[in-house]
Amino acid sequence: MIHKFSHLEFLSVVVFVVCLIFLYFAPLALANTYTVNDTADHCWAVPGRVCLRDAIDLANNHLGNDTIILPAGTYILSAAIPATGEDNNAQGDLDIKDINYNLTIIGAGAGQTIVDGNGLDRVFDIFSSETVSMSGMTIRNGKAPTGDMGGGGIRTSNGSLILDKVIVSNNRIAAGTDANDYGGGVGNNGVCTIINSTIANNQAYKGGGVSNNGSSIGVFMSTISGNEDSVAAGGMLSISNTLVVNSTISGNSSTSGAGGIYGFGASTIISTTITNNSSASGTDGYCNNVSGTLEVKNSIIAQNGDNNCCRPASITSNGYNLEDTNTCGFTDASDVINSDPKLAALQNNGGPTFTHALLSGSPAIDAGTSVYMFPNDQRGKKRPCGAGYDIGAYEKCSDMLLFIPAIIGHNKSTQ
Ligand SMILES: [Ca+2]
Ligand SMILES: [Ca+2]
Ligand SMILES: [Ca+2]
Ligand SMILES: [Ca+2]
Repeated sequence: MIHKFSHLEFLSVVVFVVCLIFLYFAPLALANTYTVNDTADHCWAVPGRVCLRDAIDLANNHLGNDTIILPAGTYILSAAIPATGEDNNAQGDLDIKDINYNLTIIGAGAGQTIVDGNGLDRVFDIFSSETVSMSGMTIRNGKAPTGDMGGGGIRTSNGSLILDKVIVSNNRIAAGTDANDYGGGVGNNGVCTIINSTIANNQAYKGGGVSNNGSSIGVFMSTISGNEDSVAAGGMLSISNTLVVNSTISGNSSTSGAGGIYGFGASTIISTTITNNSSASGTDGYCNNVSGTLEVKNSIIAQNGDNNCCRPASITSNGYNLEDTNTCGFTDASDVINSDPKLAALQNNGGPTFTHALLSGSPAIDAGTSVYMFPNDQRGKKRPCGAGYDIGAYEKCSDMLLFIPAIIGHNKSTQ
């Protein structure tokens, strides 16, 4: 006997299917996209125009995930703040305040989309407990007031911040000695991930480039360079879990702290180059606080003033590290100590960030490990090149590529 749907059963099936469709599309319906079409700070009174501050207002007021498209252009903050700072996105820094939902801001590229703090205030102030992602933009010329909990370019709350192909440069905290003047470029208080990005020429009392006072920080295929601080770390200060991979820490300086990185938590450094950092009266390269742990693998720590490392807590070498003196405690048989790495100047060698190329004859060439290594160097070039993996953030290929056609040409000409 063939069962036939009753009218009531048919209606139930329709309602069920409609509910399924609604549930499937509901998350999509909750996400809004706003495209900025005016470079002014705000354009509240102009119909049809969306400025960056307006787009953040829309995202803040929409209780759901949002995406802001920020086309090429220079967006200069101009809504001046009172001396005490402001947290409702009306003036000064751009306050991201939808605490329970994600926000994604997509620029046209770090050379095309520029958000400029104009020396008024920090640039972005993030209160979200969820994830804020920024890509393809430069964030520059922020200046957080002293005593306002840090973050000259970006300050975060307890959520996640992801920077991808972003340049954070020339941001600072106004001159002061407040204990919380942390993070000239980025002041992280949650989980921070920096990928393919540059943190350069920022300044703070504590942590010139980056300060991690949150639960973790990860730096991947990125360069932290030319940042300055007074008492903690020129490049990066981190109190908790820290992972630095395929990255360059170069040319940072501190008055009395560590020039490069000061670590207070559990830190791991892999395939990274730490060089040319300096401190007037502290450690020049990496300082591992007595409360910290540091494991280093396949990395160069060299030519940082007169002491590459300080280690109130011992540093663990996981092998294949290179130092030009012998202050880091690299005692694995595969480590290379008291050896000049022969680094070229920090410059554009391809990829989104500056790197230190290896000069011919560098002891880092082909001296690295292939065990649990990443398939690319900081620039995104495939590893290994030549006879093996190189130590540090840069894999040298060019000599070999020049030689092959020369050898082929030589063989042909002699046949
Ligand atoms: Ca929202
Ligand atoms: Ca604020
Ligand atoms: Ca503000
Ligand atoms: Ca190699």
